[in-house]
Amino acid sequence: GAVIRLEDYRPTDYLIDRTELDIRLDRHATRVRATLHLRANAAGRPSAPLVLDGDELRLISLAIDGRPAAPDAYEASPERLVIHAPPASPFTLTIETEIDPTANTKLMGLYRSGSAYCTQCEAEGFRRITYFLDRPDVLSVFTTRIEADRDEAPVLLGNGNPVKAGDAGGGRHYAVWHDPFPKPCYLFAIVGGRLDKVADTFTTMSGRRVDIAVYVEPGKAGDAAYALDALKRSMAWDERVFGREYDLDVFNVVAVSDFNMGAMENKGLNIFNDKYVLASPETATDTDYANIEAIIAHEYFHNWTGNRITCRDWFQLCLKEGLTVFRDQEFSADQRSRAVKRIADVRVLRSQQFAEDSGPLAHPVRPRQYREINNFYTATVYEKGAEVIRMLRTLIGEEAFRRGMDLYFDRYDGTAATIEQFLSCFAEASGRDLGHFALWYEQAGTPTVTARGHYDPAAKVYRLTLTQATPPTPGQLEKSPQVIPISLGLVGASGADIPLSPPATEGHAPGVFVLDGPSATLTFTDVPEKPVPSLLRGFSAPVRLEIDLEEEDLLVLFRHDSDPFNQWQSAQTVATRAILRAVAGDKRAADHRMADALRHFLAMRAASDPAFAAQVLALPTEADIAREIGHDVDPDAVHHARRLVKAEIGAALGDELAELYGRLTTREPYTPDAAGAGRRALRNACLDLLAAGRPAEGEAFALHQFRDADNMTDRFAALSVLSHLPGTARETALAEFAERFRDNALVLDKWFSLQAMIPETGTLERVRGLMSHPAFSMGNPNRVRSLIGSFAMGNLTQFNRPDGAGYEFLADIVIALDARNPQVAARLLTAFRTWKMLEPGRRALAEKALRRVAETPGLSPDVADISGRSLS
Ligand code: DPP
Ligand code: ZN
Repeated sequence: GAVIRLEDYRPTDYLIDRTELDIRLDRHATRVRATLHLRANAAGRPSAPLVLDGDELRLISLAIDGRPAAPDAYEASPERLVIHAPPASPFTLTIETEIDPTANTKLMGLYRSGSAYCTQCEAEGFRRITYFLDRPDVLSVFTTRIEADRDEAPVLLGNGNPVKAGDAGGGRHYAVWHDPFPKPCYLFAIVGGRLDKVADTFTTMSGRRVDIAVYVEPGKAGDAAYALDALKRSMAWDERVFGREYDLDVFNVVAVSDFNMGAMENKGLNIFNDKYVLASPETATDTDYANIEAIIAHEYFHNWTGNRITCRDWFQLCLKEGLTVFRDQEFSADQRSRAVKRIADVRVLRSQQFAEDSGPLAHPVRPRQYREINNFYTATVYEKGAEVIRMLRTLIGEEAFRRGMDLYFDRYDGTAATIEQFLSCFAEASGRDLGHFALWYEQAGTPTVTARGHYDPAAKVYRLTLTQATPPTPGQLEKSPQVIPISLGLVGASGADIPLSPPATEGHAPGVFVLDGPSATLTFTDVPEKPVPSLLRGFSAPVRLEIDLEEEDLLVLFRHDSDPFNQWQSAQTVATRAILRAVAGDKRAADHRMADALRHFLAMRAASDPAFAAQVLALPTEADIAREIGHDVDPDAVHHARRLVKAEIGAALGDELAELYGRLTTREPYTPDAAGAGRRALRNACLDLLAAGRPAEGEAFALHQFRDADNMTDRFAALSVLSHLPGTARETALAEFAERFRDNALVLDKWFSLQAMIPETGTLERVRGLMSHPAFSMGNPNRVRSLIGSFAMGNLTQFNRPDGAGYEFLADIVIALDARNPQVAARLLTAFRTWKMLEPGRRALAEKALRRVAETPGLSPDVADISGRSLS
């Protein structure tokens, strides 16, 4: 594909005010008749030819203003329909195309999932249904008639409100849907099939009654209740927190089993990967429930941030995604523990976005160029995009932030907007110049903030010198200082915060200091004792922090910091240092002070805050440690070091862990609420650590829990512990699990994933073997991600085998899958995003495998783009 650049944006030459679609569903020959009501755009070029986008389309007929188009009036190819000289006044185009949904293995456009018909149009899938101006700044009012065989597809759903339905003769029926809100075609959707539903109503803040429903495959309605409940809570939350009311008479969610993404926010008709809808205590973990809640909220929140206000062009993707992630994070924080949610979000940010940002695929939150937009649905656009919104709120304060949001909704409703327009609302609401802040959208790479403190006891002055630097990234070798909000406190020996003088950078909330140059020194007066600085509280900016704190100081923060994020962070830092010492060859890396601090912490906090305690007990991952080392990484050394430290801590705390494990064992029936989830998380974290320190005891506990559990959270946690203990218990448990859940594809995905992540040399062979398991299919994205994706992204030692076999395996899979589903293939290939930080032997082997992919003839633009950038 050619490079598309932000600076080349120009307004569309034509507008499509209304779009009427008549879609006659058929497994192999679906007919689509589109009537487009067009007119010239005053901002476009006058009398330009009309160029409509297509993708693998077959034109059946074409009429201009109701009359068949003369053969020399147009030119049609699968990728394009050009009308050489369109009529001057408003005119209509009636386009008939024929498409084969069964042959659509890319899962973009109209396709079949199981026995249902469904669509996925973001980013550029609508052009696989009919010729159109497939760009987000062309907003059209859609009316859609869907016709299908009544037996095959008794349920017919579209965007907007249902208008009409009836018999179409010959065993067929139809439904007409009308969406009064102008929208870009990427938000178009239809569904047809035999589906069950759970339904309810929601009364909005102005008293309108909305029919809401979740549709699932027949027989699965019982597993959709939680999603429906999460939807109602999301609707109420957006009214309460952002003043946003739902705007149609109906809101439908449909779960399908074959889906490239997590879910899609089509207007009034969200389509979901069933993994993020279906849940029962026996089949879903607490994490699954939390994900369902978050993604239901995310897609619902898009109704205002994405749909009512959409993006001018795909460079502005973060306008809707970063903002909507921020909104769903806040929703989940309100539903559960705010501190634990923040920790979980930062873990994701670091493991996904920091990894991306430090390698060859690094790009700005708002990229300036792309070859394939599908490859920019990234952790940077989503997760870092959300962090930028969070920093904005920290910098201007909650009230100005809310006023800015109101202004944005008010001013840009019904338009396709840009980041500049978004930021202008907050500049106006806060009276601040956000010009420098906007650099967060333009500059890639993770800044490192270095902090050095000095206390002068005679003057009672504490000076904190902060400096920032951002490493070069592809295409951006020179970096400028960013505006970094640093929330901080000074902790005294008693553990209490010392009052700050000054309390903040002028004009900011208490405790918020702003570093906006290469370096700055903060001078605090009236500091009665040498403090321990607690910096970046709540992770106030997406940066790496380097600070020369002693172990003792970190443990002070772990015990006393009033900021729970930094309590957790200081424990992580202590653990990280211990693992790094072990990587360097220290055989007793975890010193006793750490075990003592954890023992004390568990005694104080395990009962009152189990979810938080579980986060504290979870050591940094191998990938975290690898990133910390940063270059010439030997994954085996990282693995062994982490295992050593985990075993030492598990052994040192063995009695406490076993006791706590027993105390947290209950016979109360499972409910997926945050309190129960927190207790289970802590109990399972105890089991995991115990099994590392005392494998025989851990195995016995785990096997018992595995068989005894009444819910998937506990059963799977036990299986996960067993998966790290080679031997017959593990193999027996794996076999029992497969037998028990043999009819549940989503549960078997967990089973695939767990086995793919076993850190042992036999795993690659195991994965190859599982590819022939009857439940596995290369055609289903969830299966591929569970087995192959977990191996490549979640198994540091085995994907990075020193013989390169992991790389060659992934290359083979990506090449094979590319012919079928380029989007999923390209995503798998991003497992190589950190290859440049490996030691030279592995680096050479990874590069060889990447080159083999890049040199394969006939690659999709998706895979060609990722392989090309990864090698650059
Ligand atoms: N469906 C994806 C999301 O909601 C893309 N819009 O993030
Ligand atoms: Zn989204």
